[in-house]
Amino acid sequence: KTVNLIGAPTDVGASTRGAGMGPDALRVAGLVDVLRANGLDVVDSGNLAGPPNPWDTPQGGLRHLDEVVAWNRSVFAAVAETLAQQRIPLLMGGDHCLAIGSISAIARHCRQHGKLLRVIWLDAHSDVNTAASSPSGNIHGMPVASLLGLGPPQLTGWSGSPAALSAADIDFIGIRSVDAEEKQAIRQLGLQVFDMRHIDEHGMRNTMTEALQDVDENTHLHVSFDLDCLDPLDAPGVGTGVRGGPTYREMQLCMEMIADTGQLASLDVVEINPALDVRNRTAELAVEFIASLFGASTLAR
Ligand code: DIR
Ligand code: MN
Ligand code: MN
Ligand code: MN
Repeated sequence: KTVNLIGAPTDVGASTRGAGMGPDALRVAGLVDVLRANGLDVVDSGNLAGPPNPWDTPQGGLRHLDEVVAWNRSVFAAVAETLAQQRIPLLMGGDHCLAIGSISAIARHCRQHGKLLRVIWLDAHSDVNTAASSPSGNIHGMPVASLLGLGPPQLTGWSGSPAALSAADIDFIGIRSVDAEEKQAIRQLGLQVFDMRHIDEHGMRNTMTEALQDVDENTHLHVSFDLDCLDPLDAPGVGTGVRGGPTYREMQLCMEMIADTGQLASLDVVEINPALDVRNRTAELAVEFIASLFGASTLAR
């Protein structure tokens, strides 16, 4: 298997600057070598280009919509090309708005190839805001809504159908910060949110068993990994940290159980903010978890 690293160095979807340095932080943390050590071929395609961050206020409830569209177009094209080459796209963000382009390309690919797409969303936040509900106007809080067809017209329909995903295609892990109107949306849409209380009560093992229960040989499993899913004590280099995340061991088990399905086919790694980090700790932690996602194990192999 060949993994294609795609860097998207932007923070246009966020309100804290710095996530644009995420791709190089992952490279410096040794991502390429770690993937190779786990038996994968790796191509680093370098960084995509896109508009600078204009640092504007939101217009109509959306901050930097044009720039977010431009970056996502590039991401969409790069991910689509990678999948056409039968490689595994690993999108290095950048902020989480980039999941719109990434997952739209994956959804189109799955539709064309008769694969069933399942998304595991690892995050402290549910990212299901719209322009109307968002308290911030930051589009990194809106990718799930956009992928469900509830975003602005400029950011929806890219997969070739009005919604790239339906609610049943996505499972959320580690959630502990949901805005008031997002709570309603989660209930109305029937989204499967395994929040921190669920993990506290049932443990990561049962949680992931449930989240992965209908993954089979025909599944394209995508992981969208927002590093703020982790506790900020472990991962300080994020713009919107929320305390009370899964422990290091819980997150390792989560990654290992995803790896065990054998169906991981694409990955977003987003929201690493080196400007807020401590000696690149967050990117190094991300690399450890990515290794587990791709099958690293203490005793096997
Ligand atoms: C908040 C924060 N729910 C918002 N979202 C973040 O602005 O929509 N997502 N940080 O990752
Ligand atoms: Mn988040
Ligand atoms: Mn489910
Ligand atoms: Mn997120």
